[in-house]
Amino acid sequence: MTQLQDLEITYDKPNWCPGCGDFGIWMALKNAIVQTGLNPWEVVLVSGIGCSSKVPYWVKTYGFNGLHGRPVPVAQGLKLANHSLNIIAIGGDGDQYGEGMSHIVHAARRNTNITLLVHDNQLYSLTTGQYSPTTDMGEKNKATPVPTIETPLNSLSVALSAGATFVARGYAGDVKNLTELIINAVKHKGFSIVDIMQPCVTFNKKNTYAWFNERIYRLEDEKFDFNSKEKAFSRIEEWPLRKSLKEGEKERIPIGIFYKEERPTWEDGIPQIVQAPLVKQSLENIDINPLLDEFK
Ligand SMILES: Cc1ncc(C[n+]2csc(CCOP(=O)(O)OP(=O)(O)O)c2C)c(N)n1
Ligand code: SF4
Repeated sequence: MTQLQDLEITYDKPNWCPGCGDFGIWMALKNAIVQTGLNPWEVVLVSGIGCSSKVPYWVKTYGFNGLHGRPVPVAQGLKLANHSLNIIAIGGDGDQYGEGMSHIVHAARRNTNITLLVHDNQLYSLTTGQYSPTTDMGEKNKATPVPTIETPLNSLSVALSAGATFVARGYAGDVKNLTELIINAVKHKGFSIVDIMQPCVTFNKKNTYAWFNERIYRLEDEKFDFNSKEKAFSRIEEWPLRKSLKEGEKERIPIGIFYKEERPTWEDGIPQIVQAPLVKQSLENIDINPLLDEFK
């Protein structure tokens, strides 16, 4: 049985800024691996580039730190090569909702059996805080001195429209709830996405823990029915905000599972891997000559 210490690496420590929301997500992820009963060698963490994408350095499972925006295609390739592994893709909102958004759409429609965790700090933080697809309208900072005029992207709405079969939001400041969400996402058979509100204490001076604590509510406290796509869309539309608030009004930010559905996965439809993962199949007795003959 895996214990938390089995996932600790001994030669390095996370270098995130003290108080960064990435610590809460890192903790929840490790808790979830332990509580799901997975062995470290049954898990692969695949990330892009960014503060968030350093997670695989500091969890002792298999890991792959790739290119900005590209964890999802790498995760899909890994799943194809060895679908007995649990593949968790990790990236920031810039990585996933900026450069990588189209990959989410296609993984969602295919229903590839992978989990995607997005550390959504509403900025490109590693590169000092440029605005990202989820930055609140009107925000400015040192790297973005002019207030952004762009409407934030509702990425969960896009993922749901594209066919994602598990859609959820968590909060780095609520590790217990986030652990539960990650467990559910990993156990789900199909494409699961968890958008995680992650305070960046260094560059995001607006969306702080205190700010989120005043606005976040849990869907499960309202006994929300996550089997209805219509209800899911309506709750997902509550945040990010795309309208002006009336005086004294505050945003309401739902966390929890918005939608869950069982549907055959991409891997289920690939006859070559039904019997056994590709990596476990013998290379003997494979004759590629008939294939090459086609090009003569
Ligand atoms: C293809 C490519 N484009 C841009 C960059 C530069 N870059 C590296 S990290 C980063 C920002 C990361 O922001 P985000 O993905 O939101 O993660 P965070 O640092 O906020 O966790 C950028 C723009 C890069 N490394 N590769
Ligand atoms: S810059 Fe922001 S996201 Fe990056 S480690 Fe520091 S607090 Fe975390």
